[in-house]
Amino acid sequence: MLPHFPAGVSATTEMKLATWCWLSSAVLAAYSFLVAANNETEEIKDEPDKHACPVRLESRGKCGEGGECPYQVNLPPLTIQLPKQFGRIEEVFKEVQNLKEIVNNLKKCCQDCKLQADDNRDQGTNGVLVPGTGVSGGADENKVTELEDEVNKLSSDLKNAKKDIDVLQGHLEKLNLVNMNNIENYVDSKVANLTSVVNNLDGKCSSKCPSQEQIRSSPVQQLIYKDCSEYYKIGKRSSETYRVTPDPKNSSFEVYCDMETMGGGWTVLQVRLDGSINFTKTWQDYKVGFGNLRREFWLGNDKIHLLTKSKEMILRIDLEDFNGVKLYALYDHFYVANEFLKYRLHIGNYNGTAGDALRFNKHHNHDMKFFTTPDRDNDRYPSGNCGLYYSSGWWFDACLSANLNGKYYHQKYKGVHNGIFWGTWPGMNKAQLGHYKSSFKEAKMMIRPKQFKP
Ligand SMILES: *[C@@H]1O[C@H](CO)[C@@H](O)[C@H](O)[C@H]1NC(C)=O
Ligand SMILES: *[C@@H]1O[C@H](CO)[C@@H](O)[C@H](O)[C@H]1NC(C)=O
Ligand SMILES: *[C@@H]1O[C@H](CO)[C@@H](O)[C@H](O)[C@H]1NC(C)=O
Ligand SMILES: *[C@@H]1O[C@H](CO)[C@@H](O)[C@H](O)[C@H]1NC(C)=O
Ligand SMILES: *[C@@H]1O[C@H](CO)[C@@H](O)[C@H](O)[C@H]1NC(C)=O
Ligand SMILES: [Ca+2]
Repeated sequence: MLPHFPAGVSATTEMKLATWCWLSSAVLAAYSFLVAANNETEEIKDEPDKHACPVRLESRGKCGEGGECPYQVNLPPLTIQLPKQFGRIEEVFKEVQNLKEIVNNLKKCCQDCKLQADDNRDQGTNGVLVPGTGVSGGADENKVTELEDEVNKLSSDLKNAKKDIDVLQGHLEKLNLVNMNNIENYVDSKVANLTSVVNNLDGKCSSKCPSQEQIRSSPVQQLIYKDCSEYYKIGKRSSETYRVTPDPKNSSFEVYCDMETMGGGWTVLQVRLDGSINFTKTWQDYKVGFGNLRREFWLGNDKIHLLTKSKEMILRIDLEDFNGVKLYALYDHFYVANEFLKYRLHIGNYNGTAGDALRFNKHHNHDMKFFTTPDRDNDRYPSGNCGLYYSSGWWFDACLSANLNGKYYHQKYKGVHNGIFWGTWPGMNKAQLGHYKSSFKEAKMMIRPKQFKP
């Protein structure tokens, strides 16, 4: 029934590990490169020839019979701008090295002095002339105290130097900690940027480059697509399932793309259309998603989080009742926080025809509410679990003015108001007169980048 999800889970873990290893080594590589080239400018640049095709796929050698051709991918040169503080690490590091050298010299000097002083004292008591010095007995006494003074001075210098080193070492450690975090984030964002640059260049290549045939026949077209709008941009026009990677560091997964509604490019988060899937599910189910992407499903809160994190998204909700009335609601911002923040909902301004049921009034407002499921009560209703009562996982307040994950009723129903619900639907009150609650034939939630222009 749901072939996508169990397969996706183990793939996710492997992916995470692999990505992490790769990332760590990238950061390390960036770091060691800097250490090696510390007196270069901070920016490492290598401008490509503006007219050359930036992405090139070359066949190397002959193709084996039936086997795959080995291809070589030339990516555009990398430009990494490192944070200013990085220079500071180097400075401090050098200072510490210098101080260490000074201390070593002082130490050696000190030992020499001591040895010499001891020598002198021994020889002094024996009353023997030291060859080469040409000084005897009484004069030696002066020489010894002189040397002792020097030794004392040197050892106090040594102590001071040691203190300085400790202080500097402390600085260095602090800088290291701060900077390694910064640098990691920094490299992350650069990698993300680079990926999108490569994607764009790929689009250009296929239309302008001389080696067009080669590229067209190549097995690699584009590295990643973050959401359905990016498939739309490269000319995909059929509503289908596609694989997306909203976060290059994280896993990729299948989504259903609506390429028709209002210009297309929509990544679908939820569909209700026949009641074939039971939406009374656990926290874990809502976390990873359930159902069938081509029929009814909940994409999964983790995936929704990643999608809404990667770009600023708008939300569109489409509803149809059993009288064939079709209305929609549009929110000009939509974000779902991560699991640690209980998938808190953030919605922007409303526009549309179905009414703003997500932000109905002061006491019924789903904006900024946590996700609640029958087994996880994060709602604002103190004496019970709204998710349990209304058979749904949703961003419950105390409790609801909208609930698109309620039970699927094939007609009007009586009893607990636990069906698919949109509180601003026209005639909602009339239906309730006979103690009947109206239900919906279809519901759909989908998102698209705010910047997208069909
Ligand atoms: C480091 O800088 C010095 C002085 O600016 C320069 O003479 C030297 O060639 C540089 N070393 C490297 C490896 O670039
Ligand atoms: C990505 O890099 C390009 C070129 O350096 C820059 O113009 C663009 O603003 C960057 N985008 C992001 C999201 O950092
Ligand atoms: C849906 O699942 C819930 C929880 O497992 C169960 O209590 C309920 O009976 C199911 N509903 C239907 C219509 O199968
Ligand atoms: C991938 O995304 C999930 C869901 O937000 C998150 O729990 C996980 O930590 C992410 N993994 C990485 C490597 O960022
Ligand atoms: C909202 O709806 C109004 C009225 O139909 C329309 O003029 C406006 O452009 C819409 N705004 C957005 C952001 O879609
Ligand atoms: Ca509660």
